[in-house]
Amino acid sequence: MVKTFWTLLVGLVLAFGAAAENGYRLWLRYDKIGDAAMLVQYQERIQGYRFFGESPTLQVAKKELEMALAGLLGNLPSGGSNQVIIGKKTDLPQLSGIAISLKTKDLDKEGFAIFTHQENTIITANDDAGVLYGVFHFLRLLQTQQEISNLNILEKPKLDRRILNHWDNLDRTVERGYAGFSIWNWHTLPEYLDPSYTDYARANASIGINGTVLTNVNANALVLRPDYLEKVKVLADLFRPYNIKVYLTARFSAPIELGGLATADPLDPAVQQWWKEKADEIYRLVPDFGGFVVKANSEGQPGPQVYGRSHADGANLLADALAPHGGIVMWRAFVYSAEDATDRHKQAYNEFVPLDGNFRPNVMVQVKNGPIDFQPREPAHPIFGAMPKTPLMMEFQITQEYLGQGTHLVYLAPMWKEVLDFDIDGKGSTVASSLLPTGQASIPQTSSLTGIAGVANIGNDINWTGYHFGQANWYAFGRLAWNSDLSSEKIAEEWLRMTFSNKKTVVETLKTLMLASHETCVNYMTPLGLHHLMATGHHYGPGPWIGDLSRPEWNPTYYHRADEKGVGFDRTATGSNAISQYSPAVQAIFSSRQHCPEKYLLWFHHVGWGEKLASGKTLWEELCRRYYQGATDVADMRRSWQSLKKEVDEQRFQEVDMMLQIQEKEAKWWRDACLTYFQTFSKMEIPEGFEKPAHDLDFYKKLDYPYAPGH
Ligand code: GCW
Repeated sequence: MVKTFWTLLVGLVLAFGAAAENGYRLWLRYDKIGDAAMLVQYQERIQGYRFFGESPTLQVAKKELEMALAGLLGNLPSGGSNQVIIGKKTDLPQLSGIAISLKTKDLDKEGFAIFTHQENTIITANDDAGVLYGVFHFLRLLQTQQEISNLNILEKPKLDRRILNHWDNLDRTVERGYAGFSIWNWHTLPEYLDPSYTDYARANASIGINGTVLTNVNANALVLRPDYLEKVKVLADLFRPYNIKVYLTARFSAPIELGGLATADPLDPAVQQWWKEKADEIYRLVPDFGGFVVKANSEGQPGPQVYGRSHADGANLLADALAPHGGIVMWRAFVYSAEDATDRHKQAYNEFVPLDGNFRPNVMVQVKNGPIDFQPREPAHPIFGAMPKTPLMMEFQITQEYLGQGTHLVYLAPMWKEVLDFDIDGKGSTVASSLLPTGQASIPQTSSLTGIAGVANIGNDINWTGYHFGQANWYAFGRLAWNSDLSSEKIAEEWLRMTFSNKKTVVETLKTLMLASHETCVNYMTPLGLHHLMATGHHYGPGPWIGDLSRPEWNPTYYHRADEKGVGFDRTATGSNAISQYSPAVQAIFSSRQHCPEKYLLWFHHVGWGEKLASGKTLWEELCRRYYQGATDVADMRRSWQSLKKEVDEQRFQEVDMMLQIQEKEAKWWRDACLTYFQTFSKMEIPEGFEKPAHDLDFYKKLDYPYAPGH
């Protein structure tokens, strides 16, 4: 049997103890269960296992189960009477067929049932994919040390397409990637299959991710060239058993660049023919190819508007080429134009909402969670709920472009939940529900076009995400994509138990730390609804003073609008009126100075420095309080982490501690740079009791990070 790097690594770890605690194993750590009573209970329950069925998917499920049980239980069980019985329901005929049919009735293609049946544990599903997900779920129960003697679990995903978007370039640089280079080594493909490709697939399957877009939305047409498609094919072959489909980004001008045509006009028959032939070629190699993601007429990318055509014309061109093969188009709504003086907040809505109903049935419009650009906090994008005839797909950013990148511990589930749970009509219809067919009155309920995308934070660093805690965001994205009703707390707890320890002190301390970390980051970067204060290019540190870039909406000064009177972007009727894009109920809340939640205050209102906020403090005082709170909380995070020194392996303990040291330093940098800058407008002192900024504004302005990663 060919051993993957992974199994070798497990072997090494088992042989030499926890020597290689470098994070490579992610949350799929199968070390022997430390709690003796628990171990006995599991050994009693799992005296053997039987797989029914031989498909490639069941084979990988079996391999995973065997590896996991051997590790968790100390050795692979065999022969006892209490069995784990695994297979598709049609392959388990000797068991009570009726009971199983009942259980699996509504599970569709990817759901699974796990239940206790006469001392046996049955893991079953309608399809192979469900069985695979069931196995991973069962392993998660063991890894997190749950009771398994009386199981009755039915699970199925809410959204059909749960996809990672890699912003990976063919030269292996990664746009906004902070964990080294791309994991796709295009140069050595198709022959050389790095073992990490398999481990990537395992990790994704374990959390239900079923699609991967291999390439950057700032696309390179080369990936559609025959030699690159051969490389894509082998990755698709490798991922298929894990129920992962491959998708690519399509550069709109590819017919010119690759096909030698004079135009890429979507209404030109030669262009249409070119895409049709290209799609046919792809499907000959990858019969289950998922489809294309397209960024068009945005930030310099080519698109249909070059030819006076609409986004719908462009999307439909590709949709028609893919339709005969069952492929889809995910057309991004992230557009804003340098020529358009309208508030950037409004531009995507203005362009896309009028096109509702004009897209082919196999097109989804992929919308970022908020209207600007993955800021530490944004209100929900007003497009959600506003295009009832078009399947909308959520786009989150897992990579922390604007949240401290690869060095700040920021657990993103609470931020994503805030948007998913946002009430878009004041009647309880949430953003999450607007992604479902039931939330879109005019779409057939049977439509399988539901989905969610996350911009990956994965690179070729040994621990995958550059920072151990970055793994939690990959994990949380998958879990929320599967079920957005899961709480941030539950997801954090699962991840911690699998990744660090089942010990109560570790779980509780780190859960508290993780759950507060997003608010902490917002406080030291962009409190009270401030946004886009980041420096130019790399978006790493603070640059609120920047105001001289050629495009107005690239400048932080465009967003905060600080002046002698106050700070904040008036988006009410007296300002840009972006608020009008929300439902009347939401408008009523956001437009009112009293009712607008303080977390969005300066997003929607220009507020005077001396105005009183709910706390009774003036805006200036409250701004200072939040910035200082953020920095203090990071210092506390580090202290909490250090309290666990004895509970965490040396390597990961040190690595996280060093990262927290960076975050502590940088939280102060953010605080001091922003406050010394805003002070030039407020002309008010930092309130008594707060340490004074270490340097003057000039010092912060001169800091320069030409090689910050992820440009
Ligand atoms: O967040 C911004 C990034 C760009 C990115 C763009 C997009 C891929 O700064 O790097 O380009 O959004 O989402 O298209």
